[in-house]
Amino acid sequence: MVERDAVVVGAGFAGLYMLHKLRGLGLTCLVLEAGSGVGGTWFWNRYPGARCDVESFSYSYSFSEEIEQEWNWSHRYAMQPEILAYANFVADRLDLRRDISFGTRVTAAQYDEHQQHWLVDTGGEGSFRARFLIMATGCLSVPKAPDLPGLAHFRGDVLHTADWPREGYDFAGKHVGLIGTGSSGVQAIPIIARQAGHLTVFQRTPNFSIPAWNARLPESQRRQMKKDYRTLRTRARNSYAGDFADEYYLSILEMTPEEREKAFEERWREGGFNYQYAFRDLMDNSAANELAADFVRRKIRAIVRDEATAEKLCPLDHPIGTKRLCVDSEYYETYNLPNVALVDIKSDPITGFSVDALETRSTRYPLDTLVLATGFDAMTGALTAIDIRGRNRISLKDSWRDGAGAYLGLAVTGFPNMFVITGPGSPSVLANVILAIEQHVEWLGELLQYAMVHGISEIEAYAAAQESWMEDVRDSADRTLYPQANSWYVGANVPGKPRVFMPYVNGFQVYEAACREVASAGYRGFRLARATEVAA
Ligand code: NA7
Repeated sequence: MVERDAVVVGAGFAGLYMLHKLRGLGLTCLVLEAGSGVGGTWFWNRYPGARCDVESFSYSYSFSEEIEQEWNWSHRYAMQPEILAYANFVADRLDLRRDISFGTRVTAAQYDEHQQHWLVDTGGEGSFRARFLIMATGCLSVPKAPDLPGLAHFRGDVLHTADWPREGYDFAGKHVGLIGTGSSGVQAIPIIARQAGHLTVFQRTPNFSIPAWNARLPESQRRQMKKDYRTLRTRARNSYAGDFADEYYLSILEMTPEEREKAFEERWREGGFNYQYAFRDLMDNSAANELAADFVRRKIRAIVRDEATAEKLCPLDHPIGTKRLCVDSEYYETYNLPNVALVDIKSDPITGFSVDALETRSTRYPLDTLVLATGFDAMTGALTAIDIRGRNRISLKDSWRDGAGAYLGLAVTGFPNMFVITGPGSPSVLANVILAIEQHVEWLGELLQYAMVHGISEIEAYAAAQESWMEDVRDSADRTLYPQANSWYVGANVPGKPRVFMPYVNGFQVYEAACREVASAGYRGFRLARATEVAA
C-alpha cells in the first residue's frame, strides 16, 4: 500500500496544477492517471480539427510568469497537438512526472472514518492511502457511446472523437458517416470532408456555430500579449467568463434595429464566444435571444447554397447559447462541397446497421467508417464511473441519484476530505476552465494550509450548506434561459441522468467572491474537525 498525504485523480490541467500546489505546501502527493501521458481531455480528443474554443492566451495557466513568458502560442485558438504539447511542457518545466503514475485507472475509493483517510483502488495497478482525495477528473472526460440500434452488425471502422486513435486515421477515398453536430462534430466535419471520398452527416439537432476566424498570431501580437499578461489576467479574474474579452456592455433590446444589426455583424466578424458574452440580455430575455438567434440563422441561409440543407442546419429548438456555442472554421461552408450530404435523423431516424451500411427509415447509406461525435457524460461521468464510498459506505452515485451537487461545487456532504476540482455547482464549463481550475486549486491549497496550521484532520461540507448552495445554483439558472435546452449542462444527453443544471451561472467573479467570503468566515459551511474531535 502506497501512502501519501494526498492522492489526485487525473493528470489534466487540474491535476498538474494541484500536484504543483501540494508540493509547495510540503504535502506528499501522487497523481493517478489512466492515460499514458498528461493532458486529460487533450490527451484523448485527437480527432481532426480538435481545437480549443477559448483563445490560447487566456486558455493557459496564469500562476507562473516564467511559463507565460517561455511558452509561445502559435494561433488565436490552439489546436489539440499544441495544447497537449503545452501540458507536456508544463509537466517537464515543473518536474511533475515523478509523482504521476500513468496507466493507472482508479476504480474505487473508500473513506475510512476511523483513520480519516481514503483508500484508493486501481483494480490491479496498486492501492493507495491518503488523507485527502482530490478528484481532478475533468468535466468532459467520459465519452458517451450512443445507443444506436444494431451498431454491432456494422463491420466498418467505428471511431469516437473523444477516444481517437493515437496514430490518426486515413479517410482518403472512404465513405464516411458522422453522427453528432456539437463542438466536436462541427470541428471535425470540415476536415474530414476535405479528406474523405464522401461524408454524410447524420444530424439529430442543429447547433448554433460562430466562426473562429482562427489565424496565426503575429510575433508583434504575441510580444504585446506577454507584456500585458498581468493586466489581462486581472481582467479575466474580474469577469463573468474568466477571459479577456469585453463583456455584457450591450443590450440587444435597447438598440435600434440598425444598431443591433451592426452589433451582431461586428461580433460575428470578431468570432467566438463574444457573440454571446457581449450582450447582457441575451441569456435572460427570450425576445433578445431570438433576435441574436435569428441573425445566425440568416447567416446560415446566406452561406449554405442548398436551401433545404440550410433549413436543416438552422437551430429552432433552443435559445442561442443555452447549448454551448460551437466555434468553427468553415463549418457551414462545408455543406457546399459536392461530396458532403446532411441527413436529418429526427425526421428520418436511424433504424439499424448492416455490415457495410447505416440504415434510416427511408434510405440505406453504404459506409466504410462511422465517426461518433456524440459527446460526453459531462460534469459527473468520470466521478460516478468510480465506486466512491464516503461515510457509512454511502456511494457518491447514490447520493447524486436525484441530481449532482457539491458545496461551492467543491466538496460533497458525506465524503470528508474529498474535493472535486470544477465540480457540479461551480462555474467550470461556463468559464474559461483553466482559470476555474486555478481558482479551485488555489482556494483548496489555502484550505489545506489552514487545516495544517490548525491541526484539522477532517473537512466536510455540512448538508445544509450544500443544499442551500445548490438551491442558489438552481434558482440562478432558472432566472436565465439556460435550463430550456436539452443540453449536457443539465445531463439531458445521457438517458436516465437526473435533470439538474450543474454549472454556476452567476459568473466567475461572483463565484470567486463567494469562495473568498466562505474562507474569510473561517470556512463557513464546512465541519473542520481536529483528530481528537473525530476520535471522540
Ligand atoms: P455534444 O455537444 O454533447 O454534442 C453531441 C452531439 O451528438 C449532439 O449533436 C447530439 O445530438 C449528438 N448525439 C448524441 N447522441 C446521439 C444519438 N444517439 N443519435 C444521434 N445523435 C446523437 O458533444 P461534443 O463532443 O460535440 O462537445 C462537448 C463539449 O466539448 C463542447 O461543448 C465543448 O465544450 C467541448 P443532440 O443535440 O443530443 O440531439
